[in-house]
Amino acid sequence: MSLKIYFAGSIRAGRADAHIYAKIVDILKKYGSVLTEHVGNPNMTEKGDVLLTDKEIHDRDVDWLKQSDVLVAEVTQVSLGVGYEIGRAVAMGKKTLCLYRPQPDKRLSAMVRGSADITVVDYSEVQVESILESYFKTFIR
Ligand code: 6IA
Repeated sequence: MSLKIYFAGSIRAGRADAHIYAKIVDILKKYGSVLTEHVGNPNMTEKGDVLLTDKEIHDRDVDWLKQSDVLVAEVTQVSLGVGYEIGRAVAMGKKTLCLYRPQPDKRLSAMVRGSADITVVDYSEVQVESILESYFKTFIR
């Protein structure tokens, strides 16, 4: 059975990194099915889906998170929603990988960097493929 991967990236907190999310989602598809493919869709704006209520979005996403085997989050663009998903994933005992591109004047939250339950990898865009390859190599038995 294929691995279920929940990908998290900023939506309402800003879509500046959407092209990187798209690249990550593409690579993740090699390792399993990505339940949240839309997060990487560059055509999706901060406005998100006007057809769903916030409750519908929240409940559906938490449901997907429950079904998933692993959460992969791109955490460079700080997002309340992504932070919430990470916390819920850790509480559910899910494998959690956070990808962070170091920035000159910013530091990743200690609540993410400092968690023993979260794998944090600092990376640059060119490394993303090899980082995911080594992560999923250790993950898949
Ligand atoms: O606080 P943010 O909006 O930046 O939170 C982003 C995170 O929350 C993402 O990782 C998503 O999993 C989740 N999220 C927030 N808004 C949506 C949403 N809007 N749809 C799905 N997940 C969301 C509608 C988008 C539409 C294309 C289906």
